[in-house]
Amino acid sequence: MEKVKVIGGWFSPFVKRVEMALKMKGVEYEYIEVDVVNKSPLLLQHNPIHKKVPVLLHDGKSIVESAVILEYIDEIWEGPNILPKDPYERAMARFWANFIDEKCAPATRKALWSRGEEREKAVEEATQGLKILESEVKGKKFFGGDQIGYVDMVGCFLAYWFPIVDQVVGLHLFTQDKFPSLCKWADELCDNEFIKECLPDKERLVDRVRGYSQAPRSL
Ligand SMILES: N[C@@H](CCC(=O)N[C@@H](CS)C(=O)NCC(=O)O)C(=O)O
Repeated sequence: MEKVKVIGGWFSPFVKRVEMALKMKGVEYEYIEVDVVNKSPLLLQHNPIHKKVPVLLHDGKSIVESAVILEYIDEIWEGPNILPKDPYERAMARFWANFIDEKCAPATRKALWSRGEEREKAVEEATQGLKILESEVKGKKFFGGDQIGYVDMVGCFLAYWFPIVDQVVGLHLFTQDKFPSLCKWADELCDNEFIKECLPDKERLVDRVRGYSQAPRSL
């Protein structure tokens, strides 16, 4: 029988993307929790370049970088598609996932953790990015339509982690009145059975975020 393992950290949205994809495909896997600060030999062995979680181990081979892992999972295992089959739709899904990772996520993180003038600029940038996503998801259940897919998994940070941190640090950027369609999407996503199984416990996350408020760094 094939062996599938995920090396992760319980709080990491990047790790959860991978677990979401495996659950969606119905793949059994072993989860190995590691300390991402005091990096374990296992992590260093399997991700010597970035030294980050997640790592997917498939029959002893390691695959790293969550977006790359999602594509790998989609290609290896049968089951619901993560990426659309149509080449144009596929390209669009990659475009939006990249927009989330390269534009929205860095801006929202900066807005959450910076102060003063730097925060003002970051809030403006994050708001612009979220507005673009708001219009992209408007009128749809998920980014790709009625089924959860690649963009939703990549965007899970915005659906669950971001609103929690937003409340804890008192920024109140991600609200129903500002982003009704994104909030609806976030509720729909987090309410899904297999997604729910992957989300970290809210109280535990809040405690970790409170710790971060003293010594900010990314989640
Ligand atoms: N681009 C990577 C990002 C992964 C990442 O940032 N993981 C964090 C945990 S959320 C980590 O391992 N951080 C350890 C470090 O930065 O040293 C991916 O998509 O997999």
